Amino acid sequence: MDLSRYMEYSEEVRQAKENGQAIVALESTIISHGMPYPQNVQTAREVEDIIRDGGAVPATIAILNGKIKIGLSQEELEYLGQTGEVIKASRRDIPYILSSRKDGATTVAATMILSEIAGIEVFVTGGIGGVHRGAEKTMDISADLEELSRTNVAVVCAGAKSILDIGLTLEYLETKGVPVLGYQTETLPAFYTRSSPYHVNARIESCEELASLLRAKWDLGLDGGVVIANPIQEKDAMDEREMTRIIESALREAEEKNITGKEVTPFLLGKVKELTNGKSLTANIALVKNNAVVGAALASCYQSLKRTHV
Ligand code: PSU
Ligand code: MN
Repeated sequence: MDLSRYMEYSEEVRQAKENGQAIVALESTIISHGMPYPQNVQTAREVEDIIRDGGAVPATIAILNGKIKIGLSQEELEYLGQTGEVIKASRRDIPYILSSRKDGATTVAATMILSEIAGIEVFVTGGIGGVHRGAEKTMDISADLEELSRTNVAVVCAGAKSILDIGLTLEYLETKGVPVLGYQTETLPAFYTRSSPYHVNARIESCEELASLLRAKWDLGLDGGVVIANPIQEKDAMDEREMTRIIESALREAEEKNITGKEVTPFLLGKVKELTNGKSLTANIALVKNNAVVGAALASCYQSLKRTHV
């Protein structure tokens, strides 16, 4: 089906597609709901530049005025970061935002969907959503996990945050057949820290190896995404015990205030930032940039495989 009436590509991304260049998708909820202004917009710009320096073209994805945007201008990034009114958009929200011509900042799930439509296989973010602690009662499981089970996009992230139940998140991904790969690591990184007690499915050393794994998966029709977990650099990592204490206190407050649904993740992120005096934000920015380096390299490797492989 021709979806062109829903879509708008930036000139940079349009040319990249035409020339068969490597492209890396970026989400926008991290801009509107994941970080405060102005660090959000500045980080978004810097991450785009890291991807360009790595030889790929960045495509930040959002819905603006009812149009799916693949690649945003400086003004559009600024708008997303400043206005408080953009809707956090996951899979279920896309149709309404399009039909009502509203603005939506796409989560990991929604960005995967739109990347696949745009023909982009590699997507860089900070952290994916997962199974929340206490999910056996609340049933709070991010739509990101379901999306990973069905949409063919590789997601480079810094693992799962310990605001989530990391063990249950991995169980869910295993059930759904989603490979969880450690980039030069054996344990799943816990976002602010380099490791966790949980093992990844496989340790992968290089982007070439990752690209051929993706190729094999999708050649065989094994639909769905892949989690590529890239640990935060040691110099940017936070103290594990301090983070555990802070996350527990943020979780308690969320429960006391009865925060539910899509507000849970933004609330916890904001609280953690407050309780660490902004240190978690600094770490968050550093790890996204670190992921952009890997994402650009992976997109380039995957693109060369595509060129040589029919
Ligand atoms: N984790 C972060 N920063 C974020 C998010 C997660 O460290 O900004 C965002 C991502 O867009 C992710 C979404 O897809 O939160 C998950 O939200 P939920 O748990 O409501 O599915
Ligand atoms: Mn949720």
